Amino acid sequence: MNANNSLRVDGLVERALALNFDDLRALPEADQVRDVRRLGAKRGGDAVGLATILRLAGASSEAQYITLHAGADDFHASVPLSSVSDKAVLIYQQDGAPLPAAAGGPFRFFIPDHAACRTAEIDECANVKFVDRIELTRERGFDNRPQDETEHAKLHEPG
Ligand SMILES: Nc1nc2c(c(=O)[nH]1)N[C@H]1C(S)=C(S)[C@@H](COP(=O)(O)O)O[C@H]1N2
Ligand SMILES: [Mo]
Repeated sequence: MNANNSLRVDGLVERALALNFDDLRALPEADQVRDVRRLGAKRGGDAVGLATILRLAGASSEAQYITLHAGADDFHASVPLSSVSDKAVLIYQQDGAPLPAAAGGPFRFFIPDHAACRTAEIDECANVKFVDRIELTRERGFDNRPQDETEHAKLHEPG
């Protein structure tokens, strides 16, 4: 996580962005997704649509992949942009305050109709917590989601 808790958006965009809690909170109601439990999230909170972020950054039509980077625990997932661009959201607040780390904050990527872990490209594992950078690329980006069940189970061990 970077020091000022901002989310960088870069790669194939017209404008690289550094968004913080206040920036997201100030977006118009039309860009807000209130109560992500309605989308199937386990915990409550508010989000902005990924489509909004792509619009703000001026995503290039050449971008084919979106990579969610979490520097905090070095976890990364890269998925085809077209499969998430109109439905994924970025959760950023809970009860009017920044999303706590316990819920994957300050920024958590969430795909509403994700598949079960490791059953598809767009699976629950791609709901990256502690996202500090969203990168758009032509080719698939870095992805270190667990490859097998042993590796996957380790991620779910407490501590
Ligand atoms: N930064 C980060 N994000 C992550 C993970 C992780 O280890 N680090 N685990 C992933 C996996 S494998 C799953 S199944 C979900 C679990 O989300 P939950 O902790 O909200 O249940 O988060 C995903 N996002
Ligand atoms: Mo997972």
